[in-house]
Amino acid sequence: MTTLLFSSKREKPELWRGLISQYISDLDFRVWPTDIGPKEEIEFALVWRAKLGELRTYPNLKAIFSLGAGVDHLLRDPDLPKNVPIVRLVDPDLTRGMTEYLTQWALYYHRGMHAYRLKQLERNWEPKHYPHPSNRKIGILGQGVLGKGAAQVFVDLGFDVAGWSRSEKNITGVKSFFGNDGLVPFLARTEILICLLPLTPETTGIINQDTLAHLPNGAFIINAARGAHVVDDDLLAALDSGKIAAATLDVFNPEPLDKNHRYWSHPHVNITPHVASLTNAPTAAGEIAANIKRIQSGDQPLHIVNVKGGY
Ligand code: NDP
Ligand code: OXD
Repeated sequence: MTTLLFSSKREKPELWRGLISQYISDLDFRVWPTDIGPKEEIEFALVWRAKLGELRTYPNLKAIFSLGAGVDHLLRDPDLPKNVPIVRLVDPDLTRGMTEYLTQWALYYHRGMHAYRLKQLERNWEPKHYPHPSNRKIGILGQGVLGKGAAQVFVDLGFDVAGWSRSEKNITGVKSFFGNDGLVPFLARTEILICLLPLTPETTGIINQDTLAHLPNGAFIINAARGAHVVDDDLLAALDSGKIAAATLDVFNPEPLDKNHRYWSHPHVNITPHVASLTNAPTAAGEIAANIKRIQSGDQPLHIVNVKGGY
């Protein structure tokens, strides 16, 4: 028997029960909080924003799987069990969704659509030339699974692409900036800034007055990572002054975004409700089931989180 606890308010347990049991025939699927059964029977947990302190109450857990790529929802738990591997979601379909979202918004800004939208409100017919993609500098904070996936597509579209990460990268067509020393030169060249960092103590508030000041005037920002990467008052001030021409924000701190927040009505802010890339249950279930089988065969699961590093 493979006993798995499912805990998520955003995903439908019945859907996941059906999908995972297609791969694991002896699946015993339990649902938090109504159908947990004896806690000592639970071997695997599949969670999104589990109740704080809950996971440490299962003494025989072999792995905790995140229902999303980000694991900040798990690592915020001060009582997270210490010797149980935390496994993040890596699914080519999640990368595809993120790349779609980022390509669409980057092209929107690159082709001047934000300005045309505002001109339309004034009934103003004013065609403008735009730079060749080779003269448009896109910079991606984070060169992990999602950052690399998007960078590759921007390279294929002919953009001048750079990435910033902790360690140096060698990705064809992508200029690598890394570490604290690499951040300022990376920002100084970036006209469309995309955030795809994990939320950790080092990356919290990374889009702030100081970092924004290093971007070229009139830069665009797309934040598809976590709301707490942005110091909201600093971004609003930069948008008000025109330093930043426009921002697309998919993530907020907290979510949902407060109805009275200034972002909602700001003419240079485009909001989406944390949908940049939604977990696609049919493909993600296959990835998670394969990882469970790996553990059952005595192997390490893929994509274990470095808890100390925070991602
Ligand atoms: P990865 O763990 O694969 O990549 C993280 C990247 O960030 C790595 O390149 C890493 O550098 C870099 N990084 C981490 N800390 C630092 C630091 N202090 N300084 C410089 N670089 C750093 O993550 P994913 O690409 O899979 O996902 C990224 C994030 O996207 C998730 O954590 C999640 O928050 C968000 N997300 C948002 C979604 C949405 O719908 N809005 C959907 C899915 C994910 P290095 O390579 O050197 O280790
Ligand atoms: C994720 C997310 O991390 O949905 O996958 O934000």
